[in-house]
Amino acid sequence: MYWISDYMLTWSEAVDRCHNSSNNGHLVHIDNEEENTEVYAILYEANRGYEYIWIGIHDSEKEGVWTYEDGSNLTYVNWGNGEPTGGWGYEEDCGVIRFGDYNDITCEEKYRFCCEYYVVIE
Ligand SMILES: [Ca+2]
Ligand SMILES: [Ca+2]
Repeated sequence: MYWISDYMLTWSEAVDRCHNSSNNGHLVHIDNEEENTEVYAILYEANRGYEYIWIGIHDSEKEGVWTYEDGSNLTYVNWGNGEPTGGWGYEEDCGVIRFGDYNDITCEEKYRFCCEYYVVIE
């Protein structure tokens, strides 16, 4: 399941916030097109489809090599037109989703974020 914050944090604060929760979450990993559609639908429903929302991808370890926030390899990515730009004289190392497309932006900016949790149904 997904959870969208109603407050804004930097990307690394968002990583910690998702991870520190009791049910072992993480900043959302969008693994395929189907999940991308699902996450965008949820953001759209929440009236956040048009906003930058942090997702769990970054290239802060090595410029141009995008991974999930835990260092694992991406299985899917949906960059918007002309993205990732990398930055002009500054670093754009953290990923956001907007209108279902991704952009790389400066990690120190503050945006809302989407956590993903795995729920065990008994
Ligand atoms: Ca970058
Ligand atoms: Ca960018």
